[in-house]
Amino acid sequence: MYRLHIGDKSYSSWSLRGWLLLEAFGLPHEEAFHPMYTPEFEAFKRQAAPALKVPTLEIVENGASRFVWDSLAIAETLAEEHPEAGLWPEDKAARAAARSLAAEAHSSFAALRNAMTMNIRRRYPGVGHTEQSLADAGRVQMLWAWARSRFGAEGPWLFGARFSVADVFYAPIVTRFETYGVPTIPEARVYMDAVLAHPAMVKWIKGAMEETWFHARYEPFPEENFADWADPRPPRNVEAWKGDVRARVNLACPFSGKPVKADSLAIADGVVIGFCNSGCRDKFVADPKAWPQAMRLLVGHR
Ligand SMILES: N[C@@H](CCC(=O)N[C@@H](CS)C(=O)NCC(=O)O)C(=O)O
Repeated sequence: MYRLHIGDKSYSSWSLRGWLLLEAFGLPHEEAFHPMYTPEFEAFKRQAAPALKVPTLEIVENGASRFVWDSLAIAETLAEEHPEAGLWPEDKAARAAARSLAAEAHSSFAALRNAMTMNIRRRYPGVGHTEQSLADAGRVQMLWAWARSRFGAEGPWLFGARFSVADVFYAPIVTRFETYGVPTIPEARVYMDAVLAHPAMVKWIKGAMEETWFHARYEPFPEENFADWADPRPPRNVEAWKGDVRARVNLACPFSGKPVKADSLAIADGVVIGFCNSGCRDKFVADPKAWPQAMRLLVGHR
């Protein structure tokens, strides 16, 4: 039995990687959630010692637990245990390239990581765009385009028809590009949309949207919206909207958790909210106060 120890879904990019390594490959698991920087997180560290960080995979067998920490070690352990799950591409050349891409995501892009910390619930276009972070973002997009052009012809993923560990390692970078409005080449945008619509990503994003607490250290602006979060004030102007889907503040429909459709957008006090169909959108437009899940998306954007 697998129990995956993770941190906050909004902020913990390494946890997202660990979780996708199980969820996206159909490997059943339990989730053990430890909010970061709390006594509960300290208790997790004592339990999983010498592991210090999330994700940590606990493998429970014959009543005993063993712990595997660090996302790359988790990837290799699961790939070895479940060859049938296809974590790495089958083709040798593709596999070598996929390993290189995943390892580079694991070891590099510090400027991007530091300037644009993962924050799934927010949109801060333009924030964190330093020379070094944009150079990292450029390298990432070059790697995606290279892998897709060389190995990706048969499907939407970096290595074609099957989602692989390489996609897992770039998934949190995709959410950062969304949050911070990083300029993208068209190939990268298409790839990002595929990642954001992957059912496992939709599920994680929904979990992040439902979190109701904030860690100031991951929020680049003082959080005057904390109170708003619990009880956002109703918007004054709401209507259906026909603009560019990329203006939306959310990736998943606040009602269903399904991906947002380009023709199902609403604008509320200037904030574009997406829904999975026009029925969901119209419910919100008719009476925003009645839909707190959708109202929460306004927080921090007005
Ligand atoms: N190299 C590790 C990085 C893990 C990591 O930095 N996890 C962060 C959360 S995203 C953490 O546990 N932070 C808590 C702490 O440092 O106390 C991996 O690949 O899993």
